[in-house]
Amino acid sequence: MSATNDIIATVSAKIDNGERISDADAVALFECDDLFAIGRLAAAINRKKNGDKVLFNVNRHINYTNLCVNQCRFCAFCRQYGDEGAYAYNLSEILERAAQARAAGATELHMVGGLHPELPFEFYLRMMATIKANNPDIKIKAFTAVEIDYFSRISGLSIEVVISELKRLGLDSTPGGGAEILGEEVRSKICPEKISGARWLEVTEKIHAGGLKSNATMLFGHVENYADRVDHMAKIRALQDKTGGFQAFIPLAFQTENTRIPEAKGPGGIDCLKTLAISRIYLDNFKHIKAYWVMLGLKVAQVALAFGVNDLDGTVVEEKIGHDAGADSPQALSREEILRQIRAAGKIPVERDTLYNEVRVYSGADDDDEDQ
Ligand code: V47
Repeated sequence: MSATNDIIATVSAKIDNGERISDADAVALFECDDLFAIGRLAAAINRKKNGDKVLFNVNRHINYTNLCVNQCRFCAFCRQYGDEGAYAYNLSEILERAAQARAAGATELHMVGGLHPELPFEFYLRMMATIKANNPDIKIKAFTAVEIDYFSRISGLSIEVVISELKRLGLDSTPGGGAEILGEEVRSKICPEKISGARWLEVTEKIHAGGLKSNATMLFGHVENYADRVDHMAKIRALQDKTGGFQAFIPLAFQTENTRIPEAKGPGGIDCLKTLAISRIYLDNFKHIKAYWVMLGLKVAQVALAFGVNDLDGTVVEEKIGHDAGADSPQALSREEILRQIRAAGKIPVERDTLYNEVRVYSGADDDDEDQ
């Protein structure tokens, strides 16, 4: 038996027995060339968990500032004072975007930004309270574990108090950014000023303990190797065993333009599909694997629906982090376009909210969409 057949048979038997695959199995899957075999395993697991349903949401990103005290090398979005293109939205600019989102039927605001050198924690509290007061029906998914840690440092408040204050004023969940690759060796090369991987996990555990769900991302296709990716997923899987607080795992395909990792070329399509499929197989305690079309490109994201993915993210509307780094995906997708992509993959589109409650199941191709 070839090494390829070997690992597929080993993993297949473990899945059939309800056994978790090991880190060595996951590395061997990355090294295996049989993309279709890996995809079939992932698709079968996904079908058992989620049937033919593919989730999406109607959301809007608001990146309130690109000023950042960290200057991560993979990031083309961050600026310092005086840099061309540096900005920070004021409260009314943020509210204007939230109102546009509400008018477009959004159920979620996705809000993240740089670690601003001067804004006090009170600004973010006011931001939560004002958005919520004006848009009580929209859920706010905001602030990565990196930002929560920063708020604690600039305010002198504990992580627990930062989380409970934000939650009290309107925060509904947190996104999965800032995880990058959790291993320190890679982190020291791509984001030396950022909090450690251990700290990201610690803050995330507190977010879950504080009663908020979050996501977990993995930035791949730069300087990391397969063992680094598996080590990253192992840490996420272990934390999920402990808290159950993660909703979705989101592999983020590295975009190279305007970044400062010259040796990084970004992942190809096969690597993207393999990474999504392996995350579905390895993360047996995750219900949702998300193909973030902004970074993957819409075509790869759609194909990923046959490789174990059950979530296509949302309408997005205004995206800066990926596009500043050269992402060639559109800025926004309409609800109709998302429905079309999911249906063309032979799946059933389901609009969800931030907390993964179903808002609407689009069961038939002739479903009445004209009111959307
Ligand atoms: O943490 C930065 C990544 C993240 C680049 O939780 C880059 O639902 C690719 O976390 N190429 C922010 N990626 C985005 C994020 C996210 C996106 C969509 C949904 C959710 C969710 C979370 O973007 C950062 C970083 O890992 N990033 N620069 C780049 N050049």
